[in-house]
Amino acid sequence: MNKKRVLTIQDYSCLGRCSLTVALPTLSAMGIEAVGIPTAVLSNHTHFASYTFLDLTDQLLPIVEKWDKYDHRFDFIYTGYLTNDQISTVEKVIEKLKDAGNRVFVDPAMADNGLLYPGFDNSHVEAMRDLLSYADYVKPNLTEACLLAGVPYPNEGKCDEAMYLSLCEALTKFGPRYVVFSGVEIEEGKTGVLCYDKETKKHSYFQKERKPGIYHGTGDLFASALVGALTKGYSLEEGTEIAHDFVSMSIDNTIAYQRDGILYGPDFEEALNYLSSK
Ligand code: PXL
Repeated sequence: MNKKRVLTIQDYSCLGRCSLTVALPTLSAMGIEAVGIPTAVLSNHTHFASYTFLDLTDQLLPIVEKWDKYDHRFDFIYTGYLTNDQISTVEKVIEKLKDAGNRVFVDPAMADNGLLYPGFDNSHVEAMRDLLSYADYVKPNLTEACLLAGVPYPNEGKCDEAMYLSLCEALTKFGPRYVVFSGVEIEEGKTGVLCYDKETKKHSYFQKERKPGIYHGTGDLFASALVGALTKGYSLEEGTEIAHDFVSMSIDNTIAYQRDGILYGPDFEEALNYLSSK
């Protein structure tokens, strides 16, 4: 049996769980060998009042070139938060490592609640659109999907199933076969996941009770668990349900610990047991 391996390419933010500090433990808990390439080192993520940022773009290609003589087979290549001048280099990394046996998962990780993340502008959206041409899967939230599709963000983020589906179709035109929306709120008080497959034109959707509060980094947590589940052979529908439940348990813990879910991210550690059992 082949050991499953995932390569994830995103920043290392020391404080405020997100990106690599979420992806690596999540994938490891699922029994997957997780290889991370840090694109930058930050003191903390960019929703804190200020942060340091050491750009590692010039290291990305030299890192993978060193692997030429070694095992550099990955079941999934998974990208998260990137700055726009990093995206073309990440595309070169994907070109180098992409083969018939692996799949590429892109989490745009660039915007939420109708707004681009601090420091990003429209050139970032264009670069991310280009990265989609390398993707098999894209996992946007509503804001990211609207920006990528070039349509206005709906009033108060209210969006019905038909609009979600038209966004899915628009995004698949840029490349990916599958679109996965997390945090979909079609019914009041509920939150769920909507998936779309360009080849079969089929979609699936589920919703569960919405937990109170705002949590930063849940997108990263969801994406990491979903990549893990897909790597282990779960279907997209099963994988999204596992990832959703994992995030939901992490939010329960954040509420129980009375932590600041915006700055420090969801308390996912105890919920890793659930993932390990999958
Ligand atoms: O996934 C969110 C994220 C990841 N990494 C950094 C961020 C953010 C969100 O703001 O600032 C550095």
